[in-house]
Amino acid sequence: MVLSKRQVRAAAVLALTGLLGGCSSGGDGGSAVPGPNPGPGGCTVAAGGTSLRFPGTNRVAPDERVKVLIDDPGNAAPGPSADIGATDATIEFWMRVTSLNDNPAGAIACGANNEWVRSNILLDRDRHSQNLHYGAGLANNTLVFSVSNAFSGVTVCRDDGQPDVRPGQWQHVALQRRMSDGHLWILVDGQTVVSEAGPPGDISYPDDGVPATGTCPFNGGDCVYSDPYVVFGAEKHGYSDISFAGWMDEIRLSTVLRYGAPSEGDSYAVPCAPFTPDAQTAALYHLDAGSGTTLIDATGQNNGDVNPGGLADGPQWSSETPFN
Ligand SMILES: [Ca+2]
Ligand SMILES: [Ca+2]
Ligand SMILES: [Ca+2]
Repeated sequence: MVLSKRQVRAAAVLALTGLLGGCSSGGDGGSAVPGPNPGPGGCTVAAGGTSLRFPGTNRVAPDERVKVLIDDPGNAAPGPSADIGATDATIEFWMRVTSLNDNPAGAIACGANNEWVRSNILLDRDRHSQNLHYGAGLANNTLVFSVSNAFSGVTVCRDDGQPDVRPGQWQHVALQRRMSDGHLWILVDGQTVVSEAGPPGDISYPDDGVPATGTCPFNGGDCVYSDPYVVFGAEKHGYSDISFAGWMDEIRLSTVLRYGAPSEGDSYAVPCAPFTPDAQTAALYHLDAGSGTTLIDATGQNNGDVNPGGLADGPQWSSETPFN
């Protein structure tokens, strides 16, 4: 059974309440390069640019989100390249938060569930009350990554419960999924913190998918404006108090396992420069526009929308970047 966010939220009251790594200029990682985390200024490439800062308040969709359309509900044609999940996949980005109080979602019990919907959501490719989804967020400042195929959902996080967040530091995060057997990985700041089984098979957005109706909290209950999207930096449907507060930059979706198939504890080389599109790049957002509301995909295939607004009038463009 796949629980919707509403079902999970109704089931219980929300409990609100230094890693190792190396640095590589190539950006594709894979090799073990132990050493101190580079952190701000640790990268040798001065790239400048901008990032987006998300407020985490998020009460009225589509404000305070970044949205990329991945299916046209009006036809059964395949979605654009950002509609990943039919192959191996890597979703990666840089994030930064200012304190451990910024994202108040409490710890969740990872396992065969969809408990990720209680996290402060960084990535949301959910479908309201329907399966075939994935997403990620922070729960008790620990990264959680969840996938549902047609039959079951799994949420994974590190076993020791230690926080992944290091306040004030830009942090590299990579979420990987192997399509054939569903295996899931979470990599952060040069270390593989999760390598666990997950549900197998194609989890891309169904080409004939029908967005839920009557259940989304805004837009008159119509999920047409939220289901067929991948959303960054916030919960997608408009539920409040479960969105990410902090910066994101350099978001890349890939159709391969960029960092191989590591075991928990294995190190990897943290990318040290902005990525360059290649044949395995499904979408790449440098977030360097610095103004405006167009989310520019460096592959030219999946431009999206930056939707400032809401209580905090976010997200806002920021000169803070991982490569300063
Ligand atoms: Ca469609
Ligand atoms: Ca599709
Ligand atoms: Ca940037």
